[in-house]
Amino acid sequence: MTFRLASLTKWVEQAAAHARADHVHWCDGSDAENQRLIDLMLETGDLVRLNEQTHPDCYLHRSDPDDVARVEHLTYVCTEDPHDAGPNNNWMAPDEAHALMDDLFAGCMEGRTLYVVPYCMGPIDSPFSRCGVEITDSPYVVVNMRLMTRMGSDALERIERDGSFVKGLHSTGDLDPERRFIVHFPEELSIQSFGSGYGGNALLGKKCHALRIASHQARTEGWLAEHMLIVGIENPAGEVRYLAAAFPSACGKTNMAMLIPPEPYREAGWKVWTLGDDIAWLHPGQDGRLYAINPEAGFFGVAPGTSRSTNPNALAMLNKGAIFTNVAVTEDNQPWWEGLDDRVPALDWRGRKYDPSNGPAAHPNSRFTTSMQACPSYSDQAENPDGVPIDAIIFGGRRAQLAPLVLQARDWEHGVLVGAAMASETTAAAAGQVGVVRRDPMAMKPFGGYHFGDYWQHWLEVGQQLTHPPAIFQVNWFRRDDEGGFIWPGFGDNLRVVEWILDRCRGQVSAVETPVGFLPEDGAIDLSGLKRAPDMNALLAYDVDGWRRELSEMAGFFQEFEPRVPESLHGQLARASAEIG
Ligand code: GTP
Ligand code: SPV
Ligand code: MN
Repeated sequence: MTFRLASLTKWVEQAAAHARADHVHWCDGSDAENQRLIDLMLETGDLVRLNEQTHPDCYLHRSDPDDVARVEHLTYVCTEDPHDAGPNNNWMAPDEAHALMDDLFAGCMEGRTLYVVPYCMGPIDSPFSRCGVEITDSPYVVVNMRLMTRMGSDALERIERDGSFVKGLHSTGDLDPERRFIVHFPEELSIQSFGSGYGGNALLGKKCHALRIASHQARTEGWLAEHMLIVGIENPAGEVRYLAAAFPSACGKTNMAMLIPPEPYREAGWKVWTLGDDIAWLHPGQDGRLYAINPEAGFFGVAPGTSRSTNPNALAMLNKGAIFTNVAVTEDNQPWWEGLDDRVPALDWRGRKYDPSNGPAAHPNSRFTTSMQACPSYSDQAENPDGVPIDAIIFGGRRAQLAPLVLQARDWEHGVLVGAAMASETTAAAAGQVGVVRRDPMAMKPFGGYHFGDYWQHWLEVGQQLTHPPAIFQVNWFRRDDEGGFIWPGFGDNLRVVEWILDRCRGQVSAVETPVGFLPEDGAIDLSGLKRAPDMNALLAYDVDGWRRELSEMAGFFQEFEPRVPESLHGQLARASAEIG
């Protein structure tokens, strides 16, 4: 029996008593425990076994049809001073939030088992890692947390060593959307989530801890918690450079994290190494560079659009030991989603006979959960406790117009403006309308744990500590032509843009300077081997009128965050506006 931290035991006892849980189970993260939970869910119908020949140890979970995405309108940051949460968050007074949540949790686990899930975000032995404990009544959450984090006995040992942890309390409740709240208490390092069993609402290590709470901690401790993939790019000379990229939800992080180089690049010896696909914790190092660790241990990836041609690395992970959520199935019980191949599914994501008039067979936000180690391109540096040095930070959005394929910020300060002014079309990853352009600074709109004005100031301060800061870029894989088709081939071919980015980092290629940043010169992006050359003029055109409008929209957006917008961001914006005229 391990010794248990008194504060942890006491909190668990109180929660179990308040929720009137039938049983309390402390998770050790073992295979046997995992198998017992899977067997239990097969019995209750929470999981369905998939085709054992083609997909051994793979299961499907169908969530409640009203519980299929993050719920930003029901997500709160509860700071003592409402201004500290900022206009970027919904706010509730901590007392009020506690009263509300206490009410919801009262007796909610009657007849249920309460699982205690100790987890570590980041390699167990990394000084940058942080631990948490999630209390949940959902076995689905437990098996997902086991794939997504370092969960179980090792984490518990570290928690006892550290003496501190983030407290996460979760119940699926009755899944009533009217009784669903995801609330954060950054000043108490705690999270409470009620009424949803889905992804970012329920796997509390992910967005709630590793972004909202961690961004708050990072601010006081001098680092950054970001919605970023981490990837290593190996050139033909065998040198590996690391990039971190922030794209909003469902805008290409998983795909870029494990992209496969296009044919001529592969032949030349380019390789891509995956370190993370969603979250990066970034620390200034002794040497003045910025180092990244991935706090997660698995992927919770978007299924639709994943195929042999777009993301073969992801597909290779999905044949064994994967959990699928809200995908369709074929006649022979294999998982299926739009974009996978041209088979016709038998059942849709709700388990109904597939009928195209009901909409897509797989939910547009259907997901797979796998361990990172299953990824064929998993980097041998992913477990490095010190992290990897970042050469470039890339901000990206999904924009049909204006934003060029790639541009480079002049320096860190200008890069912070580029990140702060990001905009992107909304996606199915969150409940609400899809395809509407909204400002999504640093892809953190739904995840920033404090006021964005303070956050931008913090970015500037971190930059000041770096003698060798990463260069900052903006990309857009999603420009559309008049017919509505994507102009850029995307996916593996994005390496062509990454090559330009790496050349720029090393000062090996000149560029065209505009008021909004540096653009590639004609012919600077290598298109060799592409079946059809995309319209590079359309992708890289610098539209003066469009940018003039964009800059004035940015100014309007920043207004919302006054008086906390850093002076130097005003300066950067004024400079661009003056140059545009
Ligand atoms: P979250 O897990 O929600 O944070 O999403 P993500 O940023 O990891 O996005 P992901 O890589 O899963 O991609 C989301 C969708 O965009 C999928 O349907 C992909 O197939 C599609 N996608 C990704 N990269 C590209 C690209 O370069 N071009 C195009 N056209 N689509 C892409
Ligand atoms: C996202 O929405 O950015 C995700 C999925 O990565 S979720 O875990 O639901 O947040
Ligand atoms: Mn994400």
